[in-house]
Amino acid sequence: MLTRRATLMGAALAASAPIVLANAAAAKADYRDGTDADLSNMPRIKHKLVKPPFVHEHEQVASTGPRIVEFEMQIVEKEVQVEDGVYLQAMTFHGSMPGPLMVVHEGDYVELTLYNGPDNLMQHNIDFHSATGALGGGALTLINPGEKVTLRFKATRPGTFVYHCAPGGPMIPWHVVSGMSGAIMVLPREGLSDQNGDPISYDRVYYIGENDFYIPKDENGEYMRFADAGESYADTLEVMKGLIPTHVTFNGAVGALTGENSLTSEVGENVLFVHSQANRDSRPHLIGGHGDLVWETGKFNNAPEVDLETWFIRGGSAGAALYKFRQPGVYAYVNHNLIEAVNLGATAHVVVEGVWDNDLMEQIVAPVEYDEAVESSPALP
Ligand SMILES: [Cu+2]
Repeated sequence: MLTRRATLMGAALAASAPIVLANAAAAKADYRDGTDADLSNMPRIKHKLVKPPFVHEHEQVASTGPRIVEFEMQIVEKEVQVEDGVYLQAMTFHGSMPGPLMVVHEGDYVELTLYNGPDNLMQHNIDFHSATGALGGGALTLINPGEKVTLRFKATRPGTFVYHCAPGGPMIPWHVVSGMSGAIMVLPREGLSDQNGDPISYDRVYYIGENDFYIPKDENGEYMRFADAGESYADTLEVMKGLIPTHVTFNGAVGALTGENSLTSEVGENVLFVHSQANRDSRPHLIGGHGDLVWETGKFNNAPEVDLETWFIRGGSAGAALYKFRQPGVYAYVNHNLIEAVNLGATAHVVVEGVWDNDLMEQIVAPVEYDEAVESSPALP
């Protein structure tokens, strides 16, 4: 059964993606003919990936020269609940949507070992937007269930970058909207700088991955539930082609970052929000706050914009925004297409502790009834 599914998906890939496969084959040949890179003296460090919105421990300012930074990641196909009673046959990097944020420094070498578990049904790979050549590594990482592969690439450009599965043809968008994306943050070795080039740091970093899901409904208008990803493909593809998502979520489910799962902070803390969307545009906005420094395209060699109200995340990119919380309370971090935020799911909450600053805002008169005969409301022009 498993073999049949894997073969089925492989066949769909081969039939519909000749151009991508041709490129992949060429890239592989180039890779085999390449010059040797001697990294035998390069120091190594290994990071254990953690589930978003959290990020593995890392230095902001590199205390050493370039290193080989090792990661291990498992591909997990599994059913997830995206809201009450609505299920998705998801495909994930390391079991979460988005996949974990990886953090390295410019000049480091990323060495990823990717595992496609034997219980999975499909071929997968990884395309790093931060990498150079071979379809971002996608051409060198295509693995069947039960296989693993190790890719090394040099992180030459600082910034936040998407990674995603790209196994060829129509498998590419399907795997991405089934959850297979994440991001890597390549920090400048000296850490982040503000718009004047002065060093700045963050007290916390949160990684928010936005997903657009296309979950089919049956003839009665009920969301359909499938036995596995392969069974969901045909119906899902029909919804995908309409380009109207049924859900737009942060971190894989409606409410994944609200209530008990809210992000937390304190007044006076600098919080870095990394936001990725691998497929579709978004427009993050922090209700009641701002972007103090925003690398809208996520690329740290460009000076950040300051004082933004809303910023733009291009589909296929990851951006970063730094904000120092100045007031306590519950903030909503939303996609400011408010239909997507409120009706489709793209809302996170940040619960901020601290002391209220009446200089910044104060309720001078609490809501109170007034007598129109005595105290008429202001005249209209
Ligand atoms: Cu995949």
